[in-house]
Amino acid sequence: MAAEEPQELRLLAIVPAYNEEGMIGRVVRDIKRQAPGFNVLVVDDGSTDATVVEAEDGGAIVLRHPFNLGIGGAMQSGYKYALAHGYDVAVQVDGDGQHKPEYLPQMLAALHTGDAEADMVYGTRFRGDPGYRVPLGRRLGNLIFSLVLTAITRQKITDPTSGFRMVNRRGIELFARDYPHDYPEVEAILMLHNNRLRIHEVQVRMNARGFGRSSIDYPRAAYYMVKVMLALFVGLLRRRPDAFEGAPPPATGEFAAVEAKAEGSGGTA
Ligand SMILES: Nc1nc2c(ncn2[C@@H]2O[C@H](COP(=O)(O)OP(=O)(O)OP(=O)(O)O)[C@@H](O)[C@H]2O)c(=O)[nH]1
Ligand SMILES: [Mg+2]
Repeated sequence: MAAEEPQELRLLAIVPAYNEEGMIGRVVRDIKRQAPGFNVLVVDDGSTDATVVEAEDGGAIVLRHPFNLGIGGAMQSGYKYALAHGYDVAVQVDGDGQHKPEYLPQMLAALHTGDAEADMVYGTRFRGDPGYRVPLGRRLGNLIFSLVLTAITRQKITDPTSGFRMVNRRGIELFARDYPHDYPEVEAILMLHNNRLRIHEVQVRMNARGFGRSSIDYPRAAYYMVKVMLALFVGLLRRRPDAFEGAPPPATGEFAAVEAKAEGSGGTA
């Protein structure tokens, strides 16, 4: 058999969006300009404003939830789409403009090169200047999860609540099959570890949320801490296989509804 030709990777940016009008169009255009190899999929999570129209105007493929599922559900839809459409790499870029697409090439390089080879590369705010003033409560919560996950994974996890993360095909398969709901970022790191996928951090700066509403207000922050801490301890009890166990193939026709729309309307690759 002839040696395998290196193939061009299929790259997808998944942009979860819930009522992000006024920002989402800019986010889509920024990704296309700064990382032109990526197709852009906006997962509209039941928005009641002009998010869908603005995302389409920006040139994104748009997947719509008929009602709000939360960020975890939005991301899992994105990963299922990536799996069904044969993408090799998927990256989460939040629809509120906090994640800077200028880092995508660097993250992609870290996913594939030399000693940094990883299944998931994520952008951490806490290895240097975060780029904006991270609220104290958020820093503290982050520090607690950072200590717990660093102890569990035995590698430094400095920003476990960062949603700015890129996965390879193994990560796509894992997250398409199962993705945590309700503040999923921290739990997703434990899932990666439990499934023996390799994690790598790159230092990034982020933007403060411009406008729109954050999902984490003070009462919810307390719920966040308790819920995620419990989930971590339950996650620790789960079986840890010796090697990565891949996902079954996606059900055919799962994305038939969006497929017609995706053809021609989206992306660059
Ligand atoms: N708030 C919220 N965001 C959602 C939902 N579904 C998808 N998203 C998107 O998920 C992304 C992250 O949500 P944020 O509320 O910004 O969460 P965060 O970045 O951890 O919190 P902040 O630092 O306060 O912005 C944004 O792009 C949202 O538009 C949902 O049900 N609620
Ligand atoms: Mg945000």
